[in-house]
Amino acid sequence: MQKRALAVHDISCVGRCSLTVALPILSAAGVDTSVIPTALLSTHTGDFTGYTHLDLTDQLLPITDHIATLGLHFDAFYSGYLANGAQVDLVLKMVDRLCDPQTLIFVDPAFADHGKLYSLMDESMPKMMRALCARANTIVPNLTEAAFLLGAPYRASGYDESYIHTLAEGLAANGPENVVITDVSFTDAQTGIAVYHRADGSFNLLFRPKLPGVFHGTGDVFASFLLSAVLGGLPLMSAAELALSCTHESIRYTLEGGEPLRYGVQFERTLPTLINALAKK
Ligand code: PXL
Repeated sequence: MQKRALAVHDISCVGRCSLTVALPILSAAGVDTSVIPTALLSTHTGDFTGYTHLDLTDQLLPITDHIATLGLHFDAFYSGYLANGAQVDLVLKMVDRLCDPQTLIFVDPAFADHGKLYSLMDESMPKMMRALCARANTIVPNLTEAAFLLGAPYRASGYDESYIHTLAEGLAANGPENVVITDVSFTDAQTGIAVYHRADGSFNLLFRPKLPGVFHGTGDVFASFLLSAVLGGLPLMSAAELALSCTHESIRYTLEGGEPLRYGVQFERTLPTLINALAKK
């Protein structure tokens, strides 16, 4: 049977992130991907000014309730950027109404980066998002979100493995079986991820050479590759390794092309890597 996912993120019309990233990556992996958009923006909020923002809160439950009448099974429920803290309660209702015990609940908290909340985020988001993370099987916070979710101090640099291990354990204690923290960097030369699996307490770090620049939407690119690889049947660590490679490769193509970084990264050229890896499995 073809795998089916439901992606719950905003649509940013320009600047690859959220649904314009999740849809093509999951589709490339052969996943039938339905969407429920949380907001409609003209661009992402990371490196643009003057963007429009339509909050779609009042559409979430009407869309959910109609989809629920269709009796579909979703293999994955994949949430990302939400328009405000209050949407978390609605997304929890969506999980209740659209998921079954076999659905993988995969949550990218997507509310902050580089030690700060995203521009439009309200202060309630970290606390609200904890409740959604508690329902998840797998969460994919970046380092900033991991710290905010735990109310722990954010450290931009000068931390070590034990700081990341403590964050991962703390997040897993709140509910999720798997915690994958992105944007982990112990030296200026490398950046990578930490993968924690609560059942056996395993904790692994994976790194790639750090490329120069601020890359918008790469959290969404990584999370979408990771979920695609998991739905494609790879075990979590192999999926994480593949997602990290695909993300690194997408950034490298973007730098080689000399493109303005605010439009996101060239994940399109990396889709064959994903497809080939899943075909070989
Ligand atoms: O990539 C995360 C993201 C998603 N959606 C919107 C954003 C951002 C990050 O800035 O602004 C609208």
